[in-house]
Amino acid sequence: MSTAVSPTTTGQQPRAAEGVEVGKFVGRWRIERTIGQGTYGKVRLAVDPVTAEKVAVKVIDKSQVQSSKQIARLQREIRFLRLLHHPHIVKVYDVNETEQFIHIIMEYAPGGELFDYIVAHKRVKEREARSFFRQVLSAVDYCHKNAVIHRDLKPENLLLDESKTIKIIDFGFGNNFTVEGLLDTFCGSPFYAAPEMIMGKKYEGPEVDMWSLGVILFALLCGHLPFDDDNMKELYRKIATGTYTCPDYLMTNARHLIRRLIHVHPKERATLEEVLAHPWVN
Ligand code: 6Z5
Repeated sequence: MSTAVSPTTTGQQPRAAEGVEVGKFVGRWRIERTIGQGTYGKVRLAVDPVTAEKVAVKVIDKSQVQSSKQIARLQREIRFLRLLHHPHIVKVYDVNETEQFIHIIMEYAPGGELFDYIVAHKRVKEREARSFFRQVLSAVDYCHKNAVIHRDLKPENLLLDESKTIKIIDFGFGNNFTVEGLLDTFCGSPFYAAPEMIMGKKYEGPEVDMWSLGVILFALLCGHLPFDDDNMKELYRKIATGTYTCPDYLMTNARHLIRRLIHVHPKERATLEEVLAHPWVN
């Protein structure tokens, strides 16, 4: 098992289109179809032919990872993910390095993105939204207690397993994945980002995750985003001033919790302790 991430010295070589061919093995895992495309390469479904167990393999083409900054980020991601053990954080099973590729063998979440689940159901009923939200809260609480801030919480980074259990991915790395064949319209978007983040303030603490939690809760219950505008300048103005409208059907409790989370001043924004004790959550 190797965790070393080093740039390849053969960066000019042409690459295989799929990275790894279907049917090839990475350890005991047989590589199957591509499930997504990330910044550094593809995510492939893989199965153990003996047990029929499925995993997701993040294939990183080392020739695509050149700068020391990117290498540092990758090393950080692998280190963090191996450190964190939580039922609602996607697991890393193994890391395997060849001359050309790094294969990160990870837990496979067959239910796909929570974002697509919300869209398919128009919006999520209060009971289910509460269940999803509590799962996210417990994972974020665990991370914050381990001094890890996610920084990019959004329903595209929340996956569902076969029993609709939440699995959070991408802690602090901002990998923007797209499902094969689908355009990721939210790629690199500020929709979930706290005002202090989009304004490039120096200090970004756990408060940035609290803001995103508010946006996620709003999206779950309303089926649309609190901040949206075709005009980027307008969008930024709305975020910076915390200007959004709650639909009439939103219950007073939920409205209050969202207001405490989508609060412009980070110091006055609800903390995890406050949210965990909030009547809507309980
Ligand atoms: C899944 C199933 C549709 C989308 C994702 C990962 C290894 C790939 C994608 C990702 C995305 C992972 C585990 N399970 N995708 C994974 N399942 C899935 C149907 N991805 C890991 C954590 O990197 C990628 C696609 C959104 C987020 C993450 O569309």
